[in-house]
Amino acid sequence: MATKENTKTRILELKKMLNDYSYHYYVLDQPKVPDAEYDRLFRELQNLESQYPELITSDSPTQRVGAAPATAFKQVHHATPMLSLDNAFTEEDVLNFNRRIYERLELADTEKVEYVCEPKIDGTAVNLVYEDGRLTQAATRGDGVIGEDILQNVRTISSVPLVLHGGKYPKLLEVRGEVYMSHESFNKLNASASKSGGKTFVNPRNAAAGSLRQLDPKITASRDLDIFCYGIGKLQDGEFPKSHREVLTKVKSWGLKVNAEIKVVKGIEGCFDYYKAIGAKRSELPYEIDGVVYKINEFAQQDILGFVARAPRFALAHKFPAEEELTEVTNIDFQVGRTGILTPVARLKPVFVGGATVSNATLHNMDEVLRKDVRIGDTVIVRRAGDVIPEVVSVVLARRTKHTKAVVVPKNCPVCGSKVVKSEGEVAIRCPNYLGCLAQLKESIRHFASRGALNIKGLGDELIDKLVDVGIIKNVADLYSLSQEKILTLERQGEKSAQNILQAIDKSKRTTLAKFIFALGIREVGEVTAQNLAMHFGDLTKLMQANAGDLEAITDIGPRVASEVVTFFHEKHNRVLIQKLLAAGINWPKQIPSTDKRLNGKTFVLTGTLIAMSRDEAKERLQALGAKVTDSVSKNTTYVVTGDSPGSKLDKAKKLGVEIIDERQLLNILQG
Ligand code: 5U1
Repeated sequence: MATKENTKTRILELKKMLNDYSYHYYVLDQPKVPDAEYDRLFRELQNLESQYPELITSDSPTQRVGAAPATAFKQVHHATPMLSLDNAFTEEDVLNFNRRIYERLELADTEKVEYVCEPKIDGTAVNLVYEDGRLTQAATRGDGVIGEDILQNVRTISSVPLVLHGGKYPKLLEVRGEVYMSHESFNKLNASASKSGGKTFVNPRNAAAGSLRQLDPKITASRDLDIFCYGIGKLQDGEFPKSHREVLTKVKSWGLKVNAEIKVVKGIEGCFDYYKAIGAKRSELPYEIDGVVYKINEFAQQDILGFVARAPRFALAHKFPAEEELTEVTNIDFQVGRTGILTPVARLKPVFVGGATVSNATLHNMDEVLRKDVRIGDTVIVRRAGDVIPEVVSVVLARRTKHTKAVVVPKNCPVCGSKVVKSEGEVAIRCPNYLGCLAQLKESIRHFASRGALNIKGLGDELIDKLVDVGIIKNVADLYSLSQEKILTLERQGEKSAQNILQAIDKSKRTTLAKFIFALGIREVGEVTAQNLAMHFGDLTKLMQANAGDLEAITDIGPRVASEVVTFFHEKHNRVLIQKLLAAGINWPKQIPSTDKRLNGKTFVLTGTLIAMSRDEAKERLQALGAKVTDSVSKNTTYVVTGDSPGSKLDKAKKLGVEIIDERQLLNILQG
């Protein structure tokens, strides 16, 4: 029988181990033990604490979610004010900021001041107070002087240490950071809220702020929040660091989470380089950022610069172009796609968003229009992130007038006039005139010429529209009987560009079986399926003769895809078209169906630049051996292959404990 003294010792041991494992998992993204081991120790601690409740301490990992729901948030006075940042939207704003710094610090142009560059996390600012190393207070920013006490909620965030690490911490410490919700957690939260008819959040920032301001800490605990710390406020009985870089190192050493993308650079040129690099990486980061922050590194220089009102002169937020903006829906049209699907598109009052002027945004399908209740005349939030097609996020109902008009679902194709159809179980409506609808023809030519298909450079949207509208091209095979004379009959076509297009068309004749299959535009057959089909059959005729059973025997091909493939090759006009394309000279190297399937069941994710081959090539070779190659890392990923400058997929792999291999190991696998 364990004595109370023994139990006390074991509890201390368990708390130490669990805190350490938790730190490795949540802060360092490097799990030390499997989840099951953590859970086992956690249960053991819970068990012992239930036998001896008097041994429970507030810093126990079992006590993160313990407090009863509050009735209101108390006010908290920050020991030092929480500042805000001046924003810069243009390079000129940033150059002015830098010039003012040089003037005040009396620096020569040749001197390069040191800046610390950080991603600007789109979350909600918090102030954490540690007394004698223990988390005793956590508050929102509020007005910068007085915030709200959200300690019980912050305690539920696993990456926030309840006790500082390392022993050498000040008696009192204020730490500043941003609480955020990752894209993954945000999407999960919204998906489950939609399913249960609950409230969804418009973006991760609102989700983080809303989750922190819950009166019941149990709700916060269920929201998977995280934190990045970026500074300190008051520090009592301890040496104050001399630079911002030193602050970050110290904060990290105390077990708090600091963003891994932070960099110290020289001069404003270094800041611009950082802005570009992070901007390029932005869509790959697992969390939302809305810009970058530049801070003078040396505190001696920061002190000289001082503050204006609530913002320091030594720091600046260089914002990315906003990814969401408000605008008005002027109309809702229906666009006909390659496979005849009619997609509702919102025509918008032009608005500058995500770095471009947007005047159209997809509404996906009628179910979505109805779910979001978008009407003509509504004010809407439009989102354009990276190269993703702009979309309508939601309607600002508060601005709806009585003049808005609901969308009328068309009964006829807006391009060819055919009666539209809606198949059972499908959300979409379609134009069934596959052979005669010019919209479908134009889209199938765009698809045929696209990069993943036959890659005909220079055959742009405008030219395709003209070629189809004047009747020079009636199907994709007609591309191969185009001549310079025909192109020159079109408006604004010069000889040189006509020659270039003809050359690109000629070049496209040499392709691969997989690209050809993809180019045909068979419904449900994307690049990966086309690759699988090519690899399996190795020959077009065999594929054309395959029945549903033959197709379903292939990895990842289900009844739906199989049925689309069979139907496609069954239709005479498709077979005629294929004959015409082959007669025009389209050819590919003979493909030997791969029998070596030793990577069957293995899933690879590639990140970073490879040296010996392109990522596309690596993907094809892995797929040829039966492996699956996907874009995102999950628990089901077998290997993450890292090339030069790997992206956030590497971080995710570490977090999930997925095996990480380099290019040399990949080559070994490929060579067996
Ligand atoms: N990354 C980061 N965000 N952020 C916000 N650093 C940072 N620093 C801030 C704020 C308000 O303020 C300090 C410069 C005082």
